[in-house]
Amino acid sequence: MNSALPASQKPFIKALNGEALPRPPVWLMRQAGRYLPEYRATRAQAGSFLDLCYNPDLATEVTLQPIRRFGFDAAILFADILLLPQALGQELRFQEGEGPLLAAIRSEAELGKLRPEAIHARLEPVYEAVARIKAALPAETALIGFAGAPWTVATYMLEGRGGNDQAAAKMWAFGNPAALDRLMALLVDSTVSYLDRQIQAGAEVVQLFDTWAGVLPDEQFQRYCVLPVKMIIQRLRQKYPALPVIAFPRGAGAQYDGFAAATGATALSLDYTVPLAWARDRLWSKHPVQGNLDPRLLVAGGPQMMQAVQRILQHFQGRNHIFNLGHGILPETPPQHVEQLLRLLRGASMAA
Ligand code: 1CP
Repeated sequence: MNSALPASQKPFIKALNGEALPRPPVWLMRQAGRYLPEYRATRAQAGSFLDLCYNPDLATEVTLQPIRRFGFDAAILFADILLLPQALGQELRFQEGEGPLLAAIRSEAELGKLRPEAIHARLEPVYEAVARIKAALPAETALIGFAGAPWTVATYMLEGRGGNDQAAAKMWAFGNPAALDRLMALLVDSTVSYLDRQIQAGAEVVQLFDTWAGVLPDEQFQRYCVLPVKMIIQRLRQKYPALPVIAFPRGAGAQYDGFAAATGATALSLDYTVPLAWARDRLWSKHPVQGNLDPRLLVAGGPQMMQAVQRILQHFQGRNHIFNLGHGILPETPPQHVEQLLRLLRGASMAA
């Protein structure tokens, strides 16, 4: 057993609470994954990606791998945003080299087949993994639980796969908004319940990934991105008033402004297109921010990467900035570049 610090004394959570720290805490989105040889070995042992997600021992192992290797300030549960639609009864598989494939929902009538009451039976191994990870983490490392935000999860449920224009979900938004509201309400309920169980099992922070927040016009952005995230946070806070929540409305552009106030998110995760000076003046002045190195720069390495890291540090000198990427780490990232990044960050003083 470890002797974990109270959450409020862990550097990552201190930053989320607005405290000044000598250096920015750091973790990387998708920090467990294919760029690590030890991940590839464990995944091969599991058989498939989904077998890995539902095996509490192996999911714990891959969550801990980047912590052992790099000593990040936070671990993120190894799972996927698409486990929830699968637990609701939608067929899901991961095609090698193609990513996720779901049996797309084509009509409002098919929404009736989703079974919110059944999710925990399927997701139990995920909660078991959370408990095991929590017990095994170093004392000062925080544990992040997560879910997809309803809009992003809905884009996969309706399209059946990843893509670039989210056409199916947008056709629902523009053609039958009441039906999409119905799906949103169902996803809000099941996401609250899913995250509640992650928190009960030991997650100290939750992050909501809204990967496709950037594809909607203003009116639909308010209805399908802001409102569902606000409802999830409100309902979780009724039970956990001090719960830190990080929102990642990727690609939201100017919509990042006001997003934390409108949803109640504690902190915003910035994608790599968000301009640093604007983020400092409009966002970070009010809420902690996390981000936002372009993951492709971490692949490139060298002086360009080092300068980009320095620029980020210079903009957020002072307090409550969490260093991260502006999207998930890429499989072709050399692990040595992560080591270089960490040497730079750990040598960095945040004093002005
Ligand atoms: O081993 C493999 O081949 C699978 C690659 C992989 C991994 C490592 C997938 C497939 N998912 C994951 C894990 C994962 N996914 C985590 C775990 C923890 C960590 O960060 O270390 C998290 C938080 C996610 C979240 C996720 N899954 C998102 C949101 C964040 C983002 O990157 O935008 C999305 C959109 C997914 C769907 C998904 N799962 C996997 C893939 C390749 C995709 C993207 C599909 C697409 O749109 O093309």
